[in-house]
Amino acid sequence: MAQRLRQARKLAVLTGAGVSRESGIPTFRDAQTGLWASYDPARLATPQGFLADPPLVWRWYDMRRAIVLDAQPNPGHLALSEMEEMIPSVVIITQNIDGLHARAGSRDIIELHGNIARYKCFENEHPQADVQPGLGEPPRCSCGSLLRPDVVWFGENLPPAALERAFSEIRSAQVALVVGTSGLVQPAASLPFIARHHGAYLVEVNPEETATTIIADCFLQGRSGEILPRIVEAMRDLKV
Ligand code: BV8
Repeated sequence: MAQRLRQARKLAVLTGAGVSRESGIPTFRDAQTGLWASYDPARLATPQGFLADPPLVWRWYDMRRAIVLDAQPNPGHLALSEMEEMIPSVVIITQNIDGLHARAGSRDIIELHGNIARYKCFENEHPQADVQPGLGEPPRCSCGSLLRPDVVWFGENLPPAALERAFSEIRSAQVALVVGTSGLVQPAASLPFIARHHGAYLVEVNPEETATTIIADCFLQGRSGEILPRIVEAMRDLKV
């Protein structure tokens, strides 16, 4: 498998919340803790959830943003960045909204679900740069619409350019590496199948089997923070 990676011209990496778990960011399916235990993330992360109670959803993202801004890239993020030294083209297609791949040094990142550190207005998607933290409820855009996090909620389309590029990159990759995703959320979950359909060698890294495991050429069971650095080591040991 290390040989395949080392000889690939293009590696496409699909990451999910599991990659950031070892940076202390709970995955979407981790039980909500404390104050948020009684809220269903799949309900809060929707336009309807936001309109039903803007201050509640605003505070939920404020809490999650504080965790993200406090988090550091872990050895899994760093290993993906190091692969760029040995493979001509590495594109990170992430479902995560935490920005940790960029902070780890990866240079070609497609954020399928947006980024929690960015804001836009609900009605017109006007970007909004600096928003005061700890407001307790969403401020308004100059157009009068409520501000919201610049993330993709359930029931919302993914940014068309990002999705189109993700499809194109995954179709032309020789190796697809799927890390830390349960493979339940569409359309991101279709990417590994598209990779396989176009002849990519499919590697999955996850402590548990997922919907993708059945089509993986190589399933490495374990934590990404432990396995990805070992893959990089194995690649470095290869004489190519
Ligand atoms: C869309 C941003 C077209 C927000 C997220 C009914 C009505 C409306 C829509 C639908 C519907 N039925 C289906 C849909 C489509 C829906 C969907 O797929 N629903 C699923 C749940 C059935 N998708 C959408 O709505 C998408 N848009 O389809 O538009 C459309 C338009 C209108 C109507 C219909 C369709 C938008 C999806 C994007 C949602 N936004 N995030 C926010 O974060 O607040 S998704 C969110 O959940 C996360 O971003 C993440 O992507 C996802 C969770 O997935 P994972 O990343 O895989 O995380 P998960 O917790 O599931 O798994 C973690 C994995 O890590 C596990 O496998 C675990 O074993 C592993 N792990 C744990 N520790 C480690 C590890 N791995 C490695 N190392 C470790 N240490």
